[in-house]
Amino acid sequence: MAAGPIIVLGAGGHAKVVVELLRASGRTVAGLLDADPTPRTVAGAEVLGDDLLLPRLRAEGVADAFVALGDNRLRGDVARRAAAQGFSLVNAVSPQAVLSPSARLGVGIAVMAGAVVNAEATIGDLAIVNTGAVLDHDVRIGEAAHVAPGCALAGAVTVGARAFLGVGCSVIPGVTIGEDAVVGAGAVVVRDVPSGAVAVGVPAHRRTPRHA
Ligand code: JB2
Repeated sequence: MAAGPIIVLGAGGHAKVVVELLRASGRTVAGLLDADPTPRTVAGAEVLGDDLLLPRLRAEGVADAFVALGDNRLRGDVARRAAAQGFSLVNAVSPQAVLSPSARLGVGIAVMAGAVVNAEATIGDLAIVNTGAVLDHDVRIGEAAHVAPGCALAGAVTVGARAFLGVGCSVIPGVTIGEDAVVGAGAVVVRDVPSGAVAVGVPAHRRTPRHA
């Protein structure tokens, strides 16, 4: 039986990429829901309204959803609401990504073109592995984390839930990046980053909060 249409939540930059990925994988996009319900098209898909339309769409037989919101915490919250309303969270994986057969994938994940996911890596639910990111063997990406374009994570790196790794960062083998941590663009991470910390630079160091 052919897979049914997917409702995409979000209509910004991330949704634009996701709609193209889903179509490249042969899926049909039913439309988009956005906090701004102004009728418009994004990547050729129509914005149908806001999230209040979910129950009606479910009643009409739309069963699959993808939450295309780049904000890590919001993505998790909206995904939980959609799942509670009976939607299955599908994956958006580019046919141009390279995934090891031994990689373990959660649900609701996005893996963009050019990403490489090596042996026994794990990608948690709702995570984003963005364009050209490399996850070497045994890397673990936590729920709703985001590895931005061009990041390189060496073997057995662990990334906590909702952590954000900025564009082009590198992480040496075995390092743990805590939940809700942020790694700045281009940083080279050579030691663990605690939960909630911000690490920047080469080699990466914790940015000390500025006080007024
Ligand atoms: O609760 C919500 C909600 N809150 C904000 N539900 C739904 N369905 N939509 C919501 N939004 C909408 O998310 C906003 O109205 C807005 O249209 C959209 C966010 O769009 P934006 O382009 O600002 O960000 P994004 O999340 O699509 O993309 C970010 O993350 C990506 C991973 C950007 O930083 C991108 O550059 C990045 N590639």
